[in-house]
Amino acid sequence: MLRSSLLFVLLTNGFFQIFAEDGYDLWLRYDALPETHAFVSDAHVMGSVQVHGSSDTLEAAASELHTGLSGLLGTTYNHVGSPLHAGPVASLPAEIRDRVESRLTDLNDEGFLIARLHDLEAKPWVITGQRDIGVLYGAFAFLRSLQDGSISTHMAEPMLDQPRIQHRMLNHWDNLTRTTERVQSGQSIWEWFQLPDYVSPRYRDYARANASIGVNATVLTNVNANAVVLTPDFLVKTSAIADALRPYGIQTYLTARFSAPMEIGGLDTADPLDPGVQAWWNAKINEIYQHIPDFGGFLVKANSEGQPGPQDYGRSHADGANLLADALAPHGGIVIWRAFVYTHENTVDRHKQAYDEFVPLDGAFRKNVIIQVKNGAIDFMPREPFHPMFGAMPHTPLGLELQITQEYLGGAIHLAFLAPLFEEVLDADTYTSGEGSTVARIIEGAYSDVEHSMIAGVSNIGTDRNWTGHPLLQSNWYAFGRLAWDPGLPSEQIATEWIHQTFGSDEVIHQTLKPMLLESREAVVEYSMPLGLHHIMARGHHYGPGPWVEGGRPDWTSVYYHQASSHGIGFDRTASGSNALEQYSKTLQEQWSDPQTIPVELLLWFHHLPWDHPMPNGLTLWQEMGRYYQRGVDTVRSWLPQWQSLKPHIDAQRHHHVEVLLKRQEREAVEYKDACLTYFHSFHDHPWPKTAEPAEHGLDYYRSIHRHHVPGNPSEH
Ligand code: GCW
Repeated sequence: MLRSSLLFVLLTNGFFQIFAEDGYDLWLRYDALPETHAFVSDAHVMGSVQVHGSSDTLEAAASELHTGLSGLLGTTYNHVGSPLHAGPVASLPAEIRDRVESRLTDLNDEGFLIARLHDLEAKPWVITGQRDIGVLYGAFAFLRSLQDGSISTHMAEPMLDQPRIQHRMLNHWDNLTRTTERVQSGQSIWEWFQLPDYVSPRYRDYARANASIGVNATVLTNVNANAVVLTPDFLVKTSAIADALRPYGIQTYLTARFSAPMEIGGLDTADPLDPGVQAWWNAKINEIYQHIPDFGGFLVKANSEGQPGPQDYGRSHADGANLLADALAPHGGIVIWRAFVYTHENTVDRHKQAYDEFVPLDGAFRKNVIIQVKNGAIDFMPREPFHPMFGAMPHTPLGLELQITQEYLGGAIHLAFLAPLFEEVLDADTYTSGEGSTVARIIEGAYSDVEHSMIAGVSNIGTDRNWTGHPLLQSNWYAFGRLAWDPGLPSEQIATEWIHQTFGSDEVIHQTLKPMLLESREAVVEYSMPLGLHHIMARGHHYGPGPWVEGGRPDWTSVYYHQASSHGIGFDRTASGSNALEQYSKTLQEQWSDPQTIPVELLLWFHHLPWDHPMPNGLTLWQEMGRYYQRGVDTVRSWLPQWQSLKPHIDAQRHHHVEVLLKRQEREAVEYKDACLTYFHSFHDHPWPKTAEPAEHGLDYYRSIHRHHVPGNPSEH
């Protein structure tokens, strides 16, 4: 029987006010709601919080509710109003439990219910779920709803919600040295050398922020893995982090380097079929669970970009994944095996390689293996068609990998609100199980009997005081979590929620900032890689233009992807070219094989076309390219005066920071446009497009720009 107790919450929220304007508090600021807000103007609406049950997770919920309500409601949050009862349903007082229990039967373990019980004299509020973690999620949802106005004091029907995806996971591409693979907002937040003695309070704030949006899993280390993290010293350190995250419902995972048995185990092979290797992993995994009883499992990058893997021994990806899966299974752990594999030794279009490699293995993986597939087949470009593996492996759980950090979208400098990108891939119709078989439905497992569902995001979090470098890019962490919880949420709603919690309810801010956010990703596409162009960024750090990049591995150059010549531009992936198109459903093949019917956004992804190819609007392709590049620049240019108009409405510190970033973005958007257009112009004799402003400099100038020490550049570590 569950022990039930009553916690009276007596915490203060002083700490979070000291640094109120530097962005540290993310969307958990809890600034006072306006006096006209129904919860503020009527002192009888909200009384004190009473928590039923006892656990670290319930304490976290109590603390958050107290901090949140004190901040939002000020002195209206008192003891005279309706009490707020929070706790798992089994611990609630009988008169409350009896009124809500039947509504919970269809909720999963992480779901919650929020209600006001008008028929009881005190008109109490209740936040409950089957489990403590549901209560915590409900607490965050309640605080969010107070701010965005989606809850009313008269609410007649309970609010119910639950995650549609099981594993909602951040992937930190963080090294043990605290450098990061692609993050531009400081160092890794994991202070390995300080651990396990000093556990930074930042881990708890990280956990709070994640729990507030439903993230329930985190991989602490880079997929380009270091076996040292599996040594005893580091397992003790990992365990200290896991302890800090656990109350917030977050499970800890690590990346496993496939050659670890050799590097830290002293074996002379890592062959997955070798009994000695199997024994080593079994023992290692038992050891991990002694330190971290609820360890989540491993994320593995194998036989990709120089990482070791089963193919080094002539074995398949399934042999490799199953080796780890078998050792993790007795503990309930899972393996997340990445499908991001390609090699320049294979001359087949890189777009096709992951599909070719993995689809024949459908059904060969253990049940506790998830194959993690990037949203597109190349690599987190500003726009890609969805990855053709989605829908092609019905017997295998496919997890979606998104990139929150903006490796190819202007790093932590350019504003690109990514909810529309995430939404685009989730809503993409694969037609693999008839109309409506979207990527989101496939990940959820709607067309298969798989046991796991997952959405992962490569984190943009670093040690910068505001966590994400650009103050507005906190929204991408937020959007990721919300969409992993509910892949059906519209970007517009996510933007609205985030602005309410980050900048308050001032209408002027909403009317100005929301359109900026919503159009920003498209603007980046247009000034950098419009019309299906891709992979035309600078070498190494990937920041800024580099359409001229050639030499070395072809699949790491720009010329491999844009194929510009005197004849035209674009990658022919139709039947006359690489035929990557054949990896998609017949319906899409028909639509996309014809330059007249393919969505213009994907045109040059699949087609190589002459510079004077006529576009539907009567312009030539070259003029249309000019128009797109210019439109991207114009959109960014329109933001500065809009943002400046918000000066009286936003605190000086955040306002100034964003203002200088927008100025820089405009300058660099012009550079991207001019670098690409002057470069592409060098292939043909058509005049500079009238649709675009002339370039400020000649091609040599753009080619000579060399950015030193761009953060998040693994080749400089
Ligand atoms: O293209 C690449 C990035 C690498 C990254 C890789 C991957 C972790 O440039 O930095 O390595 O994607 O996803 O594995």
